[in-house]
Amino acid sequence: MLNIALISLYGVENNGIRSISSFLKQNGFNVYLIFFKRWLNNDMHYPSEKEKRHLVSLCKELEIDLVGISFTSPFLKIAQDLTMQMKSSLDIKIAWGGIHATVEPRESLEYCDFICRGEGEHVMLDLARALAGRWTLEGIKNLCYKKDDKVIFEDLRPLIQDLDILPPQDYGGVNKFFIDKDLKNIDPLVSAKELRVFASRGCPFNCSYCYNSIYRALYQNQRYYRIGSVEKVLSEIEVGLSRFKKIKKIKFDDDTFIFPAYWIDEFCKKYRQRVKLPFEILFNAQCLDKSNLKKLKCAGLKRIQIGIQTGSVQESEQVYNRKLEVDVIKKFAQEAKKINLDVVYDLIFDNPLSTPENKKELITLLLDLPRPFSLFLYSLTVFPGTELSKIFLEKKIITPDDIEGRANKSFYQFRLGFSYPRSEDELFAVAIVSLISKSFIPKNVIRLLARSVFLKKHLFLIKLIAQASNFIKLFHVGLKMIMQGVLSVWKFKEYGSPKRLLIQ
Ligand code: B12
Ligand code: SF4
Repeated sequence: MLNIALISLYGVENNGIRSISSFLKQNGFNVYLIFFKRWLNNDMHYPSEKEKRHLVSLCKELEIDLVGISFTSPFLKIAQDLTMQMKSSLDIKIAWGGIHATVEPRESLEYCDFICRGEGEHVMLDLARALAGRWTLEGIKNLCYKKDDKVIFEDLRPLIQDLDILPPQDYGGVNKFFIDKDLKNIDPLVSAKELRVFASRGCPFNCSYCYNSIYRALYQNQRYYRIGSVEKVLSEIEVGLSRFKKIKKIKFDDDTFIFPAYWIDEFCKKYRQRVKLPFEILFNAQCLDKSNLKKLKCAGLKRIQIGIQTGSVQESEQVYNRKLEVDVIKKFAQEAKKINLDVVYDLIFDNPLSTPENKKELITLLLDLPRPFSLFLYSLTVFPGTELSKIFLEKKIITPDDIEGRANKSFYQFRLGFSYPRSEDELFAVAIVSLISKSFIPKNVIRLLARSVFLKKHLFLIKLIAQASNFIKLFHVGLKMIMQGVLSVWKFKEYGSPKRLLIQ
């Protein structure tokens, strides 16, 4: 019997490998899931020698034959390092999968034996069957490997159109290990207060900085945005809740939760009866349907996260390839307020092409939105293969060494914190924007501060005001989370020490 280990680098949710694991188990294979360290905003560190030794000795002890590693671009060097260590001390085959391996298969094959492009369930099953001696490698779609020093790219298989064929995620049980300083035989989600799930794959939009721009290009002429049945997502949640007893809320991580009316109707009815927990979604304001929003609210929707990214139509359309209609955002904000939803707006900073005028437009837009709301501020990061990376390379704004994989900026600045260095202009805008989400500061005061030449010259002052108000807001958010029973030790750590507090 072939023993398979699927390793997730710095991601304890990793729905991708949990799905592959269930699929392999359903087809009779013996699978272990190893969660190697976890994601902490702006505070990532390379693994220690002890952690690496744990991984190698665990694979040895479990007599693993095939390893599959799942990682995103910032973790490339760690994937390379772990792969080399495992290969030097164990007789195993190693496959890489996920977005980075899909984008950079040739470079990846310098380290591992196989690359799986795109969705991994079927390719991993075929690969396992081949290594178990039942099939040959030739013709396994989505697979790349070297033969006589030549890189073989097998064809891409079509995307899984019927998501319901996939078994529920592999949650809990004895086949999970967590390495973070020490090695534990547990699923790290046992202590989670929040369960992250998906009802769809893909996204109907095509923003330049996002992985969707890559997949869309790979899968032309196919239905890219796919939605599973309500029954499928609910049964997956039920499996999760039966394994993880501390879950207090559900987060739908679907790129955008914009499903057809019949789906929303069925979902709202059944979710309320069967799950009964508050839930959160990511949404696109362009797709606002008031009656759907109300139904979702009645079913338990507590928080809705909306991508605005910028207040400038020009920046949005020309740099991010996103439609931005300021009136649409304002209308959404009014509707959300009417039904008392918690709203979070996503914004992107640190775009080298953003002008002072663009920043003013953002401040004006945010000041027009009804409070209260929260802000998730992200630092623009360039990932390989995206349209944005091509634009920036063409304009010589970056070099290939600045793209994640060769770089790892996400280790230090993913959600914005004040401790990361940025230009004076950018810092001023960040500080002003961060004040706008603090309902206890009157908007007129913020308008005055935004125009102050004195503060622009004495940046430390506005930074201090912004930091202090942010601290108050985070304290308040923390209290609310404690009261709702959703603050775990890990969530607390994710938000960081006082030195690297996230702006909210
Ligand atoms: C939820 C989410 C998170 C969550 C949880 C992350 C996690 N590890 O589970 C949080 C908020 C913590 C997070 C953090 C980060 N994320 Co994130 N995240 C996502 C999101 C929205 C969903 C991931 C997911 O579960 N997808 C659903 C599953 C089914 O798809 P999948 O992961 O792609 O897996 C399939 C295939 O890729 C393949 N596959 C995957 N692994 C393997 C391994 C093997 C061996 C094989 C054969 C196949 C295979 O098979 C899977 C099943 O078909 C994606 C975008 C997206 N929709 O995918 C971004 C995304 C993965 N995140 C991204 C990034 C960059 C990050 C961060 C670095 C933060 C940042 N700066 O943006 C961190 C890093 C976290 C980490 N450890 O990798 C990028 C990755 C881009 C890149 N080139 O690296 C994505 C693609 C979004 C984007 N910006 O375009 N993220
Ligand atoms: S809406 Fe979100 S998930 Fe969809 S393409 Fe844009 S950034 Fe990516």
